Amino acid sequence: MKVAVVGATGLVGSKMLQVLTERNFPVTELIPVASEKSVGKEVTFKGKGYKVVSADTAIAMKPNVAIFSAGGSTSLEWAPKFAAAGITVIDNSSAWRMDPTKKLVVPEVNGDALTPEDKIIANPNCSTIQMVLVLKPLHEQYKIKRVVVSTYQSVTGTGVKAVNQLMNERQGIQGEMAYAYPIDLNVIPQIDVFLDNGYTKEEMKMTNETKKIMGDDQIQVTATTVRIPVMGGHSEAVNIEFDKEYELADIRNLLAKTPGVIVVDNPSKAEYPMPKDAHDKDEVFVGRIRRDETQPKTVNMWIVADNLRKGAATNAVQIAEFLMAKNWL
Ligand code: 11C
Repeated sequence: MKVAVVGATGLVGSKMLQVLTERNFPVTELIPVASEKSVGKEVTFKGKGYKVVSADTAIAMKPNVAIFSAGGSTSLEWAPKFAAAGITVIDNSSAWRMDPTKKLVVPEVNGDALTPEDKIIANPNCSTIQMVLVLKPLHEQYKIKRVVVSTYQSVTGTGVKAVNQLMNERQGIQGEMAYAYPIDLNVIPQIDVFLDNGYTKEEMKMTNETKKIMGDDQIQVTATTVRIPVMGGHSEAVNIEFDKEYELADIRNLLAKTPGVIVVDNPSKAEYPMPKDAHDKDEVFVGRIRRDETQPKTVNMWIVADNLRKGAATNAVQIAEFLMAKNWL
């Protein structure tokens, strides 16, 4: 497979290269693509140096698949040009996610929605991916009515600039600010811009993307998304109301056998998922599973995943693996 990685020099782009290597994706030729100012620079993949090229050059090189992680405007401009050249695009930006003509895919949840005709496939937002992986088997079994989620999101979700802000603040260095406020020793209850309804774009992504991926507009999702001074992954406190009654043990068993999900839930030994443990793992970790004692048919849980892995790079590569297995690339 000839694989183009658009945005190869960014935080997610570098993670894509790592995940392609680790998962042994059969890359015969890597085509790293980045903005004009990075063209000619070299990225290392499997011990070999590859020169960064422009998007135009990449199209002419006819990759089988292009994985985009270069922001919404790059995707809006370039994904259709790659697709028109017959190249399948897996896009990690939010540009195409809610377009009714494009699929929004977490392979374990709705991979079966894909067809050979899908040439631009959207990769969901990181905080949505880790949540729907857990919601899907529960919805099938108990039918979810409503989800109330609060997130605790890693600075890596913002990118290199935010990681630098946190590290600089720790060392007392004045540097460029990714956020309007200090992030070290602080919590910022704003991720992305505010919308007219008082929610942030990140919060509405969780609402809207969940409905689309789960294929059920009736699921109500209300979110509060928060940035915290953490690196390893995003955490989520999730309250889920079902239509049907449940047994706690059944929920644990169901999640324990869900592919891609690992249950870490042992209060007597103070064992629960944490971002420092989820870091650099492909799985989604779930724990603190307990009955909501204030309301029937409702459960609380805590979901943690590395937002750069399952939340971005791993999910995108899994989509490519899915397409490859079908011989659609
Ligand atoms: C964050 N979830 O943690 C965001 C980053 O729509 O893909 C990913 C934004 C997106 O800041």
